[in-house]
Amino acid sequence: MISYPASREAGGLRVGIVVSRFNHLVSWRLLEGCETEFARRGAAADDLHVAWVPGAFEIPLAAHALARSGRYDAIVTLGSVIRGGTPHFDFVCRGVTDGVSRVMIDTGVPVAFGVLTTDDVEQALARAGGSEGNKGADAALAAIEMARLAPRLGDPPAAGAER
Ligand code: INI
Repeated sequence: MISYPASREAGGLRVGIVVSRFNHLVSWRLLEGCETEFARRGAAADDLHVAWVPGAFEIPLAAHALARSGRYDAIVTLGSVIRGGTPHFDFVCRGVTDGVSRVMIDTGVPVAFGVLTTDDVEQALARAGGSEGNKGADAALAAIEMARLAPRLGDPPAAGAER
């Protein structure tokens, strides 16, 4: 079996980060987790460019513009959609999930999905640096791994390459 090499080393990567201002306390914590993970993996602070948008529904448009700019090896999307009493939750969730996957497929630029979809704010905070970890950090890791892997998938893996 021959594997494509996997890497979680972020040195030199340029990353666009789109963050929703809605539920901003959760967003700030996700962003903090994300930036800390990139720094821990060797990314330079000046290579991380953050775009704030009003809500999760606006994330795909900003992610699309950043991905198409050609300036970034990967995009990270962060935010939280918290269930209320109306179907609005479902529409925003569908918009952001479908939109973000479309950006990734249409542009070929990896887009990590760090948008929480939870029943209440407690569940969101638990996943933004609380008892369930920080999904912003997880999204940073996914972005790094995909930014390293995606450019190599056009060529066959080299036999004897590192794993
Ligand atoms: N946007 C969010 O990011 N999270 C939410 O929980 C949320 N709720 O619950 O309504 C939300 N709504 C705003 C939406 O994303 C758009 O910004 C708005 O509809 C304007 O286009």
